[in-house]
Parts: sequence; structure tokens; C-alpha cells
Amino acid sequence: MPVTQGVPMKTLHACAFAVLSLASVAVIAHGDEDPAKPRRHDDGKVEATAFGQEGRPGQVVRTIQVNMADNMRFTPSDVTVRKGETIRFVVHNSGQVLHEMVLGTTDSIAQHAALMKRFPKMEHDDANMAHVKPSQTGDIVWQFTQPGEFQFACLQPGHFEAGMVGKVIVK
Ligand SMILES: [Cu+2]
Repeated sequence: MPVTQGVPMKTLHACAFAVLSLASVAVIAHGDEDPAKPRRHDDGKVEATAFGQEGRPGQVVRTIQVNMADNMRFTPSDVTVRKGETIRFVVHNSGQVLHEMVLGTTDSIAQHAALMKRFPKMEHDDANMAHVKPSQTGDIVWQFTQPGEFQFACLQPGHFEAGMVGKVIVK
């Protein structure tokens, strides 16, 4: 993991600051990750957020299949879970272009979308997102620890603006 002044480049803000402060920072083009490679869970790296935290694969209680398509829609675009549940989202891309599912709060998604607009090649890969190439499937294991209404969105250029956004209600 790239480190800037001792701060893991993990959060959106740290990431943005790193991009702003290090002109020469090596950025991995969005979508270069191998979606077939499962993310390795590391309890030591789990960070609590306002919309929950990376889930433990062994605690998954439910799998939710989500499809992403070139009409800039998620299906379903609305999911409801219970507080505390660890969900595995199995995210399929049935389109011809790269799509991604990024979980967040309404604010964090809007901020992230604005950053992606400014820095389209910004490295961004975290437990709350899955970048999925055409015809492939990725996954996100997430524990919803907070009640409320959250979002998932595709932050590929233009996709969020075209309405590629969904809602998670945590009861
Ligand atoms: Cu998309």
C-alpha cells in the first residue's frame, strides 16, 4: 500500500491529498486490477466507516446479486439489509465497458465522484468497491454496522452522472 507521510493511502481524503501533493505519484489506471483475483481479507486493515466496514468472509449471512449494464443501471437498484448483517455482493457486469460498484454514504459518493472527475485515473481500490470488466464478476463483502440509507454507485466517467446509482437501506 502506498504511504504518504506515514498515513496509509486508504481513505478517500488521504488519497486525494496524495494525488494533489505528489505530482509524480504512480497512479494505477482505474480498472487495471484483476477482477478475478479475490480480495484478501485482513482483520488488521478493517476500518469502521459511517456506512459500515469490510466484512469477514466467514460471517456472510446473505449474498445479493447485482447486475451492472451499459444502460447505466444497477439491477436491483435498491437493497434492504439488517443492521449488523455481513453481505456478499456478487457484482456482474453484463455490459461492454468497465463498471464498478462503490458503496458509501450519499456524501462520500458525491465527493468521490467529484474527485474521479478531476482525476479520472486516480487509483482507487478499497474494500467498499469492486471494479468489474465486461462479462466478469466481482464481489464486495461488507458489514452494515449503522442503520440508515446509503448508496452504491458507478464512478466511471459519466456513469454516476447518467444515473448509475443505487440505494441500500439498513434497518
Ligand atoms: Cu458504470
